Amino acid sequence: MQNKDFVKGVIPSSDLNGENLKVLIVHTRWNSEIVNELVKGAVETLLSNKVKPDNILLHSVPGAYELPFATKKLCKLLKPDSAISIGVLIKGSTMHFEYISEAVSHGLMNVGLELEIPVIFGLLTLLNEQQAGMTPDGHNHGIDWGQAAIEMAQITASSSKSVAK
Ligand code: RBF
Repeated sequence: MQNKDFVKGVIPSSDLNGENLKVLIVHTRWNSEIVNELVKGAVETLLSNKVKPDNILLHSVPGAYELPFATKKLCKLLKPDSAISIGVLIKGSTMHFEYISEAVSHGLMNVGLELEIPVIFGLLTLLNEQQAGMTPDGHNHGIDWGQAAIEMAQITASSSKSVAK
């Protein structure tokens, strides 16, 4: 029986090949127990799709609010083929959840559009910890984000090739 309190993953593209790709992962240290599992899921997925270990660039920031700035700076500096920004916001009794989730969603979208580097939205916005799905019958969303990072980098690479033709 699957835990119905979390969102299931996407269907991956059938021709993922990360052989020549460089992927940046920026993750928070807030909610690190869940975040570390998500990062692990993403990294394992990148490796199993042939991304070389040296081409997976890992950086951490304090919390989710810092993700857009750090993702932008590091994208400009390291020029990855795609980036995954990973964090977990858990709703508390203040308005922080609403402000931070809104700011980070828009911030990350802007980074990708401005720099034309695909930025994968790896922010879980949870009403409680259980929704992270980190149970034996749960789903690690980091796997989806790893797959999305490769697929989006491949789209970028193939579209730039066809423009160059
Ligand atoms: N950062 C997260 O990544 N996840 C959270 O759930 C989270 N909750 C916060 C709740 C409060 C009340 C505050 C003050 C900060 C929270 N942050 C959280 C940290 C935030 O993203 C950021 O790192 C700090 O506000 C410093 O800019």
